[in-house]
Amino acid sequence: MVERTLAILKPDCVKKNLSGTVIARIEAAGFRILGMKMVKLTRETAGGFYEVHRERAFFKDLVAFMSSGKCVPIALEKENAVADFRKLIGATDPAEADPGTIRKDFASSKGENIVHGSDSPENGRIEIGYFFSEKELIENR
Ligand code: 3AN
Repeated sequence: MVERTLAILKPDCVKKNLSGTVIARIEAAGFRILGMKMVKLTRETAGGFYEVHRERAFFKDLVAFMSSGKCVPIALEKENAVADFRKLIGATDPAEADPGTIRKDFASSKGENIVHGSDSPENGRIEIGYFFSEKELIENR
């Protein structure tokens, strides 16, 4: 089934000048880009995005990191997009990520792990809506 998923190139990705490299991998893996923008999140916006993690010990650090520099949210579409994107990026902890994945190759820690990927088709739609209006999502099939 064709699904949508949200990728976010995190501040470490942008700061390391890896945006183009990571986008090239995403495109090479067959994802279609429906929308893309560069944003600097406030603490409030970052906290809202990661609301489900509010009670976790790492929440404060996560919000500080995600608002520490520019991010690039990217709305993606593809058959089986959610699972295929998580496979492409690898495990949350780069030390546990499979060889050849984006996090294995570029991430430095569980917190600073280069890229976000939605964890279900439902969350993919919700998360895309957090950054994009419907008219900003243009199909390019
Ligand atoms: P994923 O992004 O792989 O789906 P989640 O949803 O478990 O991972 O966590 C959301 C984000 O919170 C991760 N991308 C990571 O940046 C951060 N995070 C998760 N676990 C930790 C941790 N133990 N320490 C620091 N940051 C974490």
